[in-house]
Amino acid sequence: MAQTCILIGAPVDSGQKRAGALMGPAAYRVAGIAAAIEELGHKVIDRGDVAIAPCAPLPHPNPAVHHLAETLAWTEALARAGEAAAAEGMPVFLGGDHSLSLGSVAGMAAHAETAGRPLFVLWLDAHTDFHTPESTVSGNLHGTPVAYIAGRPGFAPFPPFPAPVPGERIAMLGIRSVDPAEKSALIPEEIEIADMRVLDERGFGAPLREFLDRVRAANGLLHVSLDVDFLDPSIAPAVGTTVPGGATFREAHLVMELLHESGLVTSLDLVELNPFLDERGRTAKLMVDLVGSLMGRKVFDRPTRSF
Ligand code: 5AB
Ligand code: MN
Ligand code: MN
Ligand code: MN
Repeated sequence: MAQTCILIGAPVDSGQKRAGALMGPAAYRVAGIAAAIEELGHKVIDRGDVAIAPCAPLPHPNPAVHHLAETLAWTEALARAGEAAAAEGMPVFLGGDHSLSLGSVAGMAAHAETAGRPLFVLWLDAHTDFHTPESTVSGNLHGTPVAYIAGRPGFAPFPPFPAPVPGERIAMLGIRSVDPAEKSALIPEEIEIADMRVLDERGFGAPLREFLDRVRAANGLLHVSLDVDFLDPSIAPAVGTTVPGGATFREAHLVMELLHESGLVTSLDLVELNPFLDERGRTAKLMVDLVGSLMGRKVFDRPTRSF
């Protein structure tokens, strides 16, 4: 089915300390993201980059937290831009570090409430990003969006998350690095975590299909958040937080192909690309290639059931 993709540039780098993530939106455009989507028969509207005004510093009781005011401003600006875009098509957020998902998913949650449909979130990442600003040790707020989305307390001065997403509507794939405070907070949650140990045994297809079946049964909206570090660093070096043992080229494409076949994805984040760390654009190109699979590029048209 032809879609209208709305590209929203989110040059956010306040959620971590390494310079370069703000070049992400430009790198995706240079790598041909619009053409890659259009050649599959979809329409693309590029809204350009969202911007924030200069911010006065905001203190936080946790002294590790940094760039709180900027991250708060991005959250509000991206939630607004995202909610408006969701009314017109499929928002695709071009990051920017993962703190942008504090805003992108807030916008999708507000949109889902208006639409009267439940929002589901698929988190493709090496990390669980389940810190609160109170629990983070690094102070990097790119490690917090899932906790915000799930409605954990401890996010002041961020606005309360609109319609928090219950754990049973969140799935994580690719997990292989979790901090102690995240682990203990995740234990009572219903979040489905397919960590690499599980994926080594079961493969990516079965757990993902199970989650997609639940989204379909609930007539849900599905937001996909793709962190570059979901991928193995050998194929995707342009990221600040490399963790060995990530998804291979084919595993990542299979995930995207299954998502396409499901027809369920309604919004997407592409996060954590740091073009300054890339090798001749290969990570940006791989991410664009994965978006192609998500939007319907395939070798053969084949039925969903394999032969
Ligand atoms: B990413 C870590 N848990 O809190 C922390 O890349 C890493 O968006 C967070 O997944 C990684 O700093 C955040 C050690
Ligand atoms: Mn992340
Ligand atoms: Mn990560
Ligand atoms: Mn990262």
